Amino acid sequence: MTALYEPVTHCRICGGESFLPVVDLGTTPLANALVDPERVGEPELAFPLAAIRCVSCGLVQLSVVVHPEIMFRHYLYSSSASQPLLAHFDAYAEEVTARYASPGSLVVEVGSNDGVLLAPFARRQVRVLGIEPSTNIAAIANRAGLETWSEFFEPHVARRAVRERGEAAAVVANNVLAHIHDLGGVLEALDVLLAPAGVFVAEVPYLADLLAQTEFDTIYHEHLSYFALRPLKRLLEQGGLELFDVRHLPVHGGSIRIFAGRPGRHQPTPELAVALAAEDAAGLDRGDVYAEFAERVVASRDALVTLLSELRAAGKSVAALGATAKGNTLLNYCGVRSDLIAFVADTTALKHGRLTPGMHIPIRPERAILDERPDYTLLLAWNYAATIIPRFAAYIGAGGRFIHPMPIARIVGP
Ligand code: JHZ
Ligand code: ZN
Repeated sequence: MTALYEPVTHCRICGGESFLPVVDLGTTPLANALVDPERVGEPELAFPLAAIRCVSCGLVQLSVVVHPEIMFRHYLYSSSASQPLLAHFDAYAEEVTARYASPGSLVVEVGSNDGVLLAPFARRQVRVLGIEPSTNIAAIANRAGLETWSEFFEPHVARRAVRERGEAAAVVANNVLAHIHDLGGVLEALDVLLAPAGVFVAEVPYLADLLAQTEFDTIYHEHLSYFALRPLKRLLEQGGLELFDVRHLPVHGGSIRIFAGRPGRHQPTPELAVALAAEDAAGLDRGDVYAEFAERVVASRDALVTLLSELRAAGKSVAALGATAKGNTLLNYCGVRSDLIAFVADTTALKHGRLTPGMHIPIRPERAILDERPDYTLLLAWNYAATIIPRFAAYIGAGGRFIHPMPIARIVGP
């Protein structure tokens, strides 16, 4: 790919060429392209942001693919900045180690970020290798002693891993399949890397939750695909893997963790059959389900803009919490600028001092909420509401209130 972006003409799973519209969120900057205040006058890259649905396999996907080098070589999202993920990944490593690995066996992680999951595997005496294209984030993991190659996950990288480290008992991939255009290449690399009884474990945000909860803000350029089980199953089968288990998890607004292996190696579980039946019943192949979703997206935007405008008119101060990727879809699609939100607080040091893309709201350390005590705080990291709100009991006790934007903006009481 030489251009900055390309339109999607063929479905990345089935090759189909006919698509139905899902939702159009306009033209927005890249969700993690935070702006250096000194460069604020310079033009920002912006790309069309719309989701479409493949008529033949049902995969919901973006209508364009932005060049991955632009989005992922330098990255500002660091998984370890979100405290609740530490427990999530510790339990994850425990389960995968107990079921599929043993001390000394190799676990490879695709899109390993700063090593947040490699670390709990390493603590269990499993040999680990991270594959993470972002050079600055891979460096954090390497500094912590978690070997990480700054590469995209491609067959030649898998071959090198087998040569140097041997075959993998498990390959794990969290919130990364949605980011990869060449899924055939991923399956090819898995075939090279997995031991005969090896398992592929992946977590992806679940399309059924996105639709049911109107989580339109999780649509941004990094997320090329919005997976349901049926298209995923088909993709895995095309690549010589069999889906044999699935778990539905609340993380990131609703995700599925899928387990796949070489055909016949692992007994398909009853949970998989139940989940497939539930998905079939959810009507993900029905046009009216998507049309109603698109209507709720507009209503959600209008409700947020109305609420923030009313608060401004009433002289209230408003900040936000979580300089999230999804927050940038929300802010840009709704046109929420610094006249409505004074600042965004976030725990990630790499994000501090920068401005949100497009809307140019300053990002500050998380304690700014306690120091400034805005009357209202919009939860852009609403997926962590259950842990954030209790942590801010003192803020709420002093009269501060949170606004939860999903599925429709509402003030959360104490
Ligand atoms: P969070 C990320 O999206 C990145 P984002 C990525 N694109 C992806 O695929 C999805 O996850 C699934 C901060 N924070 O996890 C830390 C607080 O300030 O919702 C993070 O910057 N206080 C790969 O960016 C952000 O909020 C807190 O208490 O939409 C959370 O980002 C907590 C818990 C987090 O994902
Ligand atoms: Zn398709």
